[in-house]
Amino acid sequence: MKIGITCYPSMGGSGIIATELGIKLAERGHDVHFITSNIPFRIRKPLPNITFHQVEVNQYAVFRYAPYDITLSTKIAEVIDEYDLDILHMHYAVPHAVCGILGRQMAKKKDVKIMTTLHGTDITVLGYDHTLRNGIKFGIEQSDLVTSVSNALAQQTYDIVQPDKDIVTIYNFVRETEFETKHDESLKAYYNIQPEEKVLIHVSNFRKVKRIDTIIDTFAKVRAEQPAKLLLLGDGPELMDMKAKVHEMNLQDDILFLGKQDWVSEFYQMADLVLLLSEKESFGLTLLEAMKTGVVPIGSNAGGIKEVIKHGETGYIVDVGDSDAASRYALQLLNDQELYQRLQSNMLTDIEQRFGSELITDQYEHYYQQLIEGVYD
Ligand code: GMT
Repeated sequence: MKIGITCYPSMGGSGIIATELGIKLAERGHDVHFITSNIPFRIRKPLPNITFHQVEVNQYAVFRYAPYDITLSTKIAEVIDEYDLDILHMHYAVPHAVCGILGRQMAKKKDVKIMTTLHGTDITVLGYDHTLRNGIKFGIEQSDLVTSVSNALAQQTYDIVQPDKDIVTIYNFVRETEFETKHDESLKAYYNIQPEEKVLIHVSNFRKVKRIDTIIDTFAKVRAEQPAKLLLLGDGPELMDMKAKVHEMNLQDDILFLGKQDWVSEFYQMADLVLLLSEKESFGLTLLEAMKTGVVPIGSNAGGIKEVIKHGETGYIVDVGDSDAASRYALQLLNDQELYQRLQSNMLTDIEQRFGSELITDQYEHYYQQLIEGVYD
C-alpha cells in the first residue's frame, strides 16, 4: 500500500505513535510518506520505504498568521498525485483531518481514503472550544474511518463533539526494540542516586492536566517513609511553578528535574515505579513505554488510563488528586518484592497480549485494506 501520514513530528505521544506505525508499515514493505513540518524525531536515520515531504510555510506581510493549514493541504494534494497514494492517515482531527480532506479535494486523484486517529487533546481540550468544535466534527465526519486510542476517548468524542460517525478503538503500542525489558541499577550513579534509594519517574509535557502537583505530593509521602528519588522528565507551562513547589517543600535534593529528553528508555531502566496521575489522559503512552521496560505503574482513573492499567493486577489506579492512595500503593510495591514481581510479570504478559506492535499494526493494516476495498464507502 502507499500510505501518507501527517502528524506533529515533535515529541509527544501522537507524533511517536504516528512515526512508530509508519516505521512498522515500512518494515512490512508498504511505501510510507510522512507529510510533516519536520522529520519526525523517532526517525534517526534514513529507512527503506520511508519518504519525508516537508511542509514549509512561507510568511508574507499580508498574513497576520502563516497559513500552515493551506500549505499542508496543498502538499498533501501534491503527494497524493505524485505517489498515487491509497491511504492518508491523519493524526489529530484538527487541523490534520481537515487538511487531509481539503488536500484530497485539491488532488486529481480523488479515491484516496482518509483515516483519522484521535489522540486526546484534539477532543478533550479543543472539543470544548466553540471556535473549533464544528471543524473537529467536520474532520471526523468527512474522514472515511476514524479511530481512537482508547474506548474512553471514543466515548468522550461522542459526548463532546457528537459526530455522526462510528469510531473504532485501536490502542497504542510500543515498538519493542525501542524499550528493552531491563532494570539497570548502575545508571543511578550518573545522577548521584544511592543504591538503597528507590526511583519513581514521571514523563510529560508539564501541562496542568498532568497534575504534577499530585505527583510531587505523592512522592513527598513516599519519601517520608523510604529513601527515594523522583525523576521528572519534560518541560512545559507548569515547570517553574512545580520547581517552586519542590523548593517550598524542601525536596530539591530528592526530586530531579531532568528536562525534555528525546530518548527516555534508559531513565525507565533505573526506575521502580512510573506515575501518571493526570486529570485528562486518553491513553498515557509513557505508561506503556515504562511498563515494557519492566516498571510497574500507578495511574489516575482519568480517561483511558484505566484501559492500560488493570487495577491490582498490572499496577494500581487511584482517583485524580489522591496522593494518599498513590503513596500507599507505591510504598506497598516498594516494600513487598513478591507483590512487585507478581504485578510486573502480569504486566509484561498483558502488554504483550494487548499492546504488541505486531498486533496493533495488523489492526491498522486490516482497516486500511477494508478502506481500499470500499467497505466504508
Ligand atoms: O499528553 C499530551 O499532552 C500529548 C498528547 C499528544 O498529542 O501527543 O498525547 C495524547 O496522545 C497520546 C498518544 O495517543 C496519548 O498517549 C496521550 O494520553 C494523549 N494525551 C492526552 O490525552 C492528554
